[in-house]
Amino acid sequence: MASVTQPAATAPAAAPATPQAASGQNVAQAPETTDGFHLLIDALKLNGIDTIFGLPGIPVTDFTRMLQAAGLRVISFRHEQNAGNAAAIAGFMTQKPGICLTVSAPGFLNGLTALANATTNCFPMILVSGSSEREVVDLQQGDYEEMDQLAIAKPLCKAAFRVLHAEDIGVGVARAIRAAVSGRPGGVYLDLPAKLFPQTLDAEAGRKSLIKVVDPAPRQIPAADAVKRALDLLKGAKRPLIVLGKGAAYAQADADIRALVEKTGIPYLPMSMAKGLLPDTHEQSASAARSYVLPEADVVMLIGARLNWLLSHGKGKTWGGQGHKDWGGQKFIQVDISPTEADSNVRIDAPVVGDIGSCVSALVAGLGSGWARPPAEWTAAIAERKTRNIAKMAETLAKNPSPMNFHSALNVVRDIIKANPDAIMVNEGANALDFTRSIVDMCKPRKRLDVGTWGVMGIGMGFAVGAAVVSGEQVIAVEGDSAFGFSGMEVETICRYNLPVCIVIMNNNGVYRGSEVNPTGGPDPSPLVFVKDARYEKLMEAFGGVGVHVTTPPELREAMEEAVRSRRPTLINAVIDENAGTESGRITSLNPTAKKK
Ligand SMILES: Cc1ncc(C[n+]2csc(CCOP(=O)(O)OP(=O)(O)O)c2C)c(N)n1
Ligand SMILES: [Mg+2]
Repeated sequence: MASVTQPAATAPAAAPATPQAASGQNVAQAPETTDGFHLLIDALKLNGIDTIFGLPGIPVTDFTRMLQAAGLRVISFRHEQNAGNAAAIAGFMTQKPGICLTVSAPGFLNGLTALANATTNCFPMILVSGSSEREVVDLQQGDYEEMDQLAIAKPLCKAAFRVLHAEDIGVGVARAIRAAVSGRPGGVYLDLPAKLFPQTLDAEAGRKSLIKVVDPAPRQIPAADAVKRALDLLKGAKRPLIVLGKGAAYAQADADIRALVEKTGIPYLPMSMAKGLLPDTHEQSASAARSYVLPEADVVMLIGARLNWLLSHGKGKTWGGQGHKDWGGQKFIQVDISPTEADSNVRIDAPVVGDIGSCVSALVAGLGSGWARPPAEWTAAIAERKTRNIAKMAETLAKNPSPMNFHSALNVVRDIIKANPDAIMVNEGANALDFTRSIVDMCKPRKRLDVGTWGVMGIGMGFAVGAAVVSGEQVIAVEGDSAFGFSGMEVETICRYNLPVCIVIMNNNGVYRGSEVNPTGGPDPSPLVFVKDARYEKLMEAFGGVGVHVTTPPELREAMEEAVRSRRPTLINAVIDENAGTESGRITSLNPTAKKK
């Protein structure tokens, strides 16, 4: 049995490995010891965790030093929410849980938003937080940063665990990893009370207590009859459509997904973060004819895409229904890791449950050789709309208005991404988000990272840092000026770690538009506007990065090309017409409006 001792003030963190050597005497060998700090590090390393995103303070300050000393990369942020977002996106990109480390109570709460967001988006992430004395917390005696963190985290994540004894660290870390990445991935909370860290333990017992997780995300093979049911339904379709969600992007089953789309010849729509799974310029992409294909399709195969608000819940006018809750008549095939996803909004006629990789490869295998492509009337009708809409867009993009608008600025971003297909696009805002998504083509998988399921502001700099750290690739973050403000202080972090991040702020002086005024005529500005002509680029210069102020597309192009060439931290303040945006971008209709004017 492992012997756990409470720390004595004088206890060394770890006894010298060879006491004889230390003393030069031939004394009896004292048992080697380890402690909570080192067991945690060993448990993380054993499971291939090499990067920690976090923010130091009591009780984890020394832990951050030791992590770095042990060879892990520790990326230290200015606010925990951004560290959490970095961890979450690292999880999405790598299929390994991203780790965020925070201090008790307020630090924990700051990280919690990112944990909840990760869970909602199915990103594997572990929020590891120090916490204060259990005895004091439970009696509510007012400890330093007292909070019942485990109870608070539980409803906001997939699983939450606390480790009280050093001998249980191995199990705690293993459970957290499995919970984060297996089945539908998500956020996990791991609570580590301050007292755990210095607890000592016999080193051999400590080593034996660690667990290297075997097969953390086991494949889940779909049932053969479910695959057949789905293919039979698809085969009978006159106007089939495939919708790819970010679950499909996460799966890293890119070749099979492409094979499924190309072998069936079925038009597909990528959801925002599934853009690039097949290049957006692919002839089967129906993105430019979205409002035509959704109501017209008769059989829709969802792959790692949920029928939530982003797909109008699978019903209503978007899908050809009469009223806003009416079924449009489509039959749905849903390929998803979670069996309870089916029927969440409308009837699913053919659920295929399993991991996306296994499901898609089973579907491809089931196609056989004689699969008939969809009727030509369907693909031709889509192609016609696409051609028309793409031509219309090209016309808009070619305009060169002064001041610059979203289109003329994003036309430049589009070219830069086209010339640098490995660059990772981070994107948030309202108009700055919606226009970028529709204008900037992605041609490789998992290169577009954005506001996700919640449409949350504040992911920008956390995602940018996380993506740059785990990939080493150039990051281009297209940010609304409001969106940027949520995580803007991390430009210091970007400079400190010298990351190849180029931030482009679409600066229209406000939330949606910068032109609003206070209707009372009073001295306060409208709640939707900011300081006019704010010089965001100086923020980057303050920390040694490159700041550029641009007002025309050629200036923007030059600044972006230089950023990509130099890989230096760069912030480009792109001045956009303050009248160019619309309320909430594309989702104006979701705003409740007052009956009484
Ligand atoms: C955490 C959070 N707070 C508030 C919002 C509401 N919201 C949606 S978009 C947005 C900002 C839009 O302005 P900006 O980023 O400047 O984009 P623009 O439309 O001006 O291009 C806000 C505050 C949100 N989505 N998330
Ligand atoms: Mg704005």
